[in-house]
Amino acid sequence: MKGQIVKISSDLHFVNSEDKVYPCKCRGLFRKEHIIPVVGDYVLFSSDKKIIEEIIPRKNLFQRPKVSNIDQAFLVTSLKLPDFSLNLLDKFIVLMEINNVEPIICITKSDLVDESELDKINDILDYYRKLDYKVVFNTELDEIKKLLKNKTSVFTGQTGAGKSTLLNRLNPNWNLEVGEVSVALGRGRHTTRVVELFELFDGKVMDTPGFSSLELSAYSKEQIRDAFREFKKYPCLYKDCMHTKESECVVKKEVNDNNILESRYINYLNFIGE
Ligand SMILES: Nc1nc2c(ncn2[C@@H]2O[C@H](COP(=O)(O)OP(=O)(O)O)[C@@H](O)[C@H]2O)c(=O)[nH]1
Ligand SMILES: [Mg+2]
Ligand SMILES: [Zn+2]
Repeated sequence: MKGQIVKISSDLHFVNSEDKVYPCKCRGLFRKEHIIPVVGDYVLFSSDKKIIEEIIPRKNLFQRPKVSNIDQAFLVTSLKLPDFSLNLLDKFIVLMEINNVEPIICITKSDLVDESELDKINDILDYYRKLDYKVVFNTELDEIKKLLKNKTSVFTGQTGAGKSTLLNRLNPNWNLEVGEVSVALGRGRHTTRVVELFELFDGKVMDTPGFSSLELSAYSKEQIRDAFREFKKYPCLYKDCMHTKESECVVKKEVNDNNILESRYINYLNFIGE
């Protein structure tokens, strides 16, 4: 049978398959071959013997928290407290693009900015919408519920952005602590907390506070370049152009002509310089 690991507790792997959960152990071979299953893994298993036979190749794998096969990430981004940061937003988008996770921009605290500021921000968000990124506000619960359907999702973003608040609104049973600092980093009193995938509105959601804004230094400049969707819309004359110093670079021209958002280009230069 095929299933997905939703929780791991010492040597028990809880495999969800067709709305049932089977506590399974791994084939002995796994240890010998250093195969380590993680939450999110799709597996082939025997429901009688309760043994995981095989891990289906992963779409992606994260280390902190250790999870795999994430389909989409809600990038929870506040407009105030903490301030709206396009640098951080672009950084999260790059991370998700490189890891084959669909980014969904989720705006919070729009109630804390005035009308004219919100207009300006909406103009910027329109640029992202045109790149085919979905944008939702944390007040649009029905829209968010629809997006969760049939997907494995994670909510991530800066501390204080409103992740726990939103998750509690989506599922009041969770009762995640609001206003808590740095729970995602595996330090402090939450170190032992297990990662678990929960069914929510026909999808699966991780009940952890998500990934921290990891450094991009683990990735190559080419990977970072290719994570900027708009650069592909304007193919450069130079095949392997990094869009930095080349004098006839098409991307640079589009930045000058305001077809590429300047902050995106500046963040790109910043990320490849890191
Ligand atoms: N005004 C306002 N406050 C919010 C909103 N969302 C969350 N908060 C507050 O922001 C603070 C941090 O929220 P929390 O959910 O703990 O953020 P997390 O660190 O991302 O999990 C809390 O005091 C929340 O009540 C919002 O949309 N508007
Ligand atoms: Mg939180
Ligand atoms: Zn170029």
